[in-house]
Amino acid sequence: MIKSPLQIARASYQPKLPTSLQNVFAVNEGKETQSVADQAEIKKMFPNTYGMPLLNFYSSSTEQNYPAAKVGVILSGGQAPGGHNVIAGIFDGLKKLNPESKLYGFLGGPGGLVDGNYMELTADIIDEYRNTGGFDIIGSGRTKLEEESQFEEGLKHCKEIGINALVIIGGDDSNTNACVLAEYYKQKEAGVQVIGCPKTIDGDLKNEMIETSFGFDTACKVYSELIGNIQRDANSAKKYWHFIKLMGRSATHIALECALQTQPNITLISEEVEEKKQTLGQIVEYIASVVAKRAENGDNFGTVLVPEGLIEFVPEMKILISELNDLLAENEQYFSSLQTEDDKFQFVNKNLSDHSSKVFSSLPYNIQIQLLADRDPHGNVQVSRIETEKLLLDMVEDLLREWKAKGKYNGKFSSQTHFFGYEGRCAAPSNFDADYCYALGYTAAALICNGKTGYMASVRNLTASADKWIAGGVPITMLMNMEKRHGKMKPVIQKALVRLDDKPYQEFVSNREKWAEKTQFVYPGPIQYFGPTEVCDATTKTLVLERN
Ligand code: FBP
Repeated sequence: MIKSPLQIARASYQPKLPTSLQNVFAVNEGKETQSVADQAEIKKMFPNTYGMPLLNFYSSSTEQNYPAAKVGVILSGGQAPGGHNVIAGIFDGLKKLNPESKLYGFLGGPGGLVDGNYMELTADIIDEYRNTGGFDIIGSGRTKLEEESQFEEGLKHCKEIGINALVIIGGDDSNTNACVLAEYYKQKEAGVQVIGCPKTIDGDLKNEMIETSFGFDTACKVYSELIGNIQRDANSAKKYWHFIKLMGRSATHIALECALQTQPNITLISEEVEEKKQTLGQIVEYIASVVAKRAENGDNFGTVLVPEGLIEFVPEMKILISELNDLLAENEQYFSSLQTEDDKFQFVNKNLSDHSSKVFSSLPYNIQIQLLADRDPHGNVQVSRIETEKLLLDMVEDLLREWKAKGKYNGKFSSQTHFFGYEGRCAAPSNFDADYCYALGYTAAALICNGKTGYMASVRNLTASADKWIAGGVPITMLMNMEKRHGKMKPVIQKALVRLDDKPYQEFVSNREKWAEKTQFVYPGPIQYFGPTEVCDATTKTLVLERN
């Protein structure tokens, strides 16, 4: 691999570890735990892994002998900066506890376990990837591990290689599946432990015990740099409104964090739209009114942040999308046999409820096509492929034209659209993500060597310096509740949406009007890997506001 000068310099960065993991350590077991809700049902479904205690590692003076382990690691779902450091942390942790231990990577995501595609990860390979972005060391994939036949195939391959533990690095769904797998192998006494690691740029896998998912920090910093650059351009030329869609499949954490970092004129918060039951028309009117207000001051430019998941939070669109998801799932074969767009529109319009059919017909042609595109493996519409920013822009333009004709608006409106998502998912991890990921991987190795299964690696107290971080394990069952999926109640890890009573949102709301009318842009600049700690080691505003 040819490396840039920055990559060469960055390769020698030694991620920081909590003091408790730096030398000899032992594990402290807390009290029994409960799931966040639906305790009786979850307990019944996970009789072998329910109620396990919280774990914390602490420095100890008593050396322990750990048997050699053979561990398989899987990267699951969308890329997130720092994944390579999780793997480096697992590797270093395993080797520290027993130099005879070995690490294997299953290739291309969970499918690699089922199909038996793997490679041994040796020191030379690991060294090539330290502190780099991407998941390319072993690749990732979105195969869902949920069928017993997959668990059995996976077990067969583990037995062939001699693997006694798996680490699944993924988001809420992948960790839910890790928990089901852990329970299955434990109940069978299969001799394979399963540990999860919290990953997703979306930032929606978090709770009391998991303060943030890795990758969120770096991705938000990359997007904020880009938004800042655009804002500086906008404030220089003073001629464009920029509509910027930001990734985040469901929750608005990314857009909210970027708003706190860059102070754009408008940021839409999906969770607020849902709470206030705002229609598409009302959202458009809000944007247009800010455009008009700024035009009165001669400011015919600005920025609008649009969260990727917005479309599914607008009540009328939510109903439409849910009807479409069901319709397409129930008629998969027939629908894919339809040759023309017209045939598809006719079929859909005939089978939707009257109201949804009207909503569907009112949408621009491109959006209709995007709403009918392939679903993801969970049967959901792929919001990253829906051009919500363009939809809103077109509607705002129409409304401003109407207002102009009525003499209600007299500005100039020129615009540009952007979508930031893939630009940030494989960026070189910030110091925070490099350290956090390495500590998570090291913690996963420590949990394995202590014989644990059904736990997620947890590193807490993240707003303190890394030496004060608390490393341990949280039983995955503790994070679960029952939710309806595909018409059936299932045990799942609760997805963390933006909470309207929480500080990050409150901070945004207290500034929203000011940022809308005036130009108070902030230009954060690029992530810094070398330099003063207050520049290089700072984490997200979201984490700081939530924790302090
Ligand atoms: P994960 O939840 O798997 O981490 O992925 C999140 C995400 O990056 C979303 O923000 C985005 O909607 C989606 O992945 C895009 O998926 P794909 O990579 O399949 O296009």
